[in-house]
Amino acid sequence: MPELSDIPNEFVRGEIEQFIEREDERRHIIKLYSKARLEMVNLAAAVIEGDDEIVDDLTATALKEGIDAIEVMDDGLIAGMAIVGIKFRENFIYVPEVLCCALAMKEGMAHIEPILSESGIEPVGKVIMGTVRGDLHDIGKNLCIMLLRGAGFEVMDLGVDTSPEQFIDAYKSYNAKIVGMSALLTTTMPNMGKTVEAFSEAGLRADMKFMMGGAPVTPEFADEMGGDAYGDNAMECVAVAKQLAGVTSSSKT
Ligand code: B12
Repeated sequence: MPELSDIPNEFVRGEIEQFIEREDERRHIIKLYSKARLEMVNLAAAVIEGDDEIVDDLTATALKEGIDAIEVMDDGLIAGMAIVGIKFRENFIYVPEVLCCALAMKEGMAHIEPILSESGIEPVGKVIMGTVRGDLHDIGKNLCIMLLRGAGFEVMDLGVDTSPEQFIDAYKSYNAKIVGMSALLTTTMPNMGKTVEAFSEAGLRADMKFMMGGAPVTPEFADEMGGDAYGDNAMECVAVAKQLAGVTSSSKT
């Protein structure tokens, strides 16, 4: 089993020692970081510190050196955010600090987006994506959108705090058969169900599919909300969208 001492960055080791108190989370985080290469651990450290300039620099350097964009995203940017999330939950840090970390992560994602989005293939389908009403979290949704575009989907991004009416208007104007909803708050998760209901009431439900995701959302909850599919992460979002669009698995991811 990997040990804390296997992580090649003193700052990150200190963060884990000081802030990750739950044994299961500590084991998970140590496993995640000990398999990552030094450049990625340093990148994660910059996300944790909320240093957008260093994140910008380290992401650009890593990509230039040929490290895969997905690896930079998973082992650097998302790994950093995992520690930030736990510190936030346990009240070690507050909204202003988390915002700095989120902005730093966005700096990194700005380099990754064009790589993941360039596919040069015919669109395989159209998707509408939005974070549900009352919810301002968009990092996960944006990652899903990047990978969807990279896989050849055309995506209309409705942004955050999207009302059922906005989803419906977009559906009518964009002619997409798949609508993806993201929710990060237990208080906003039920708005997924309200959006599905609004589509049913407008007589639009029969000819389209809903996919749902976001950290607190489970497959059971998505089902309860009337969703057609659930995805746990951005890669699954693509797999699910392909399934809903009837794209065969041999197609490009
Ligand atoms: C960053 C963050 C913020 C930032 C958001 C910045 C931004 N632009 O997004 C800011 C500071 C603004 C913020 C604000 C708040 N936050 Co906040 N935030 C977070 C944090 C730390 C990380 C979320 C994140 O980006 N994760 C990284 C991404 C990559 O993961 P993800 O979103 O889960 O997405 C992945 C999958 O879920 C999936 N996915 C996502 N969407 C979809 C959609 C589909 C269709 C599919 C298939 C898949 C899919 O794919 C993604 C990529 O792999 C989380 C903690 C956490 N660990 O989740 C808290 C957290 C979500 N926040 C929380 C809270 C309480 C708040 C506030 C209420 C705080 C406050 N007191 O004001 C406000 C609410 C504002 C609002 N109205 O929305 C709580 C929610 C608790 C709860 N039970 O509801 C959390 C869990 C922290 C905690 N543990 O207490 N937050």
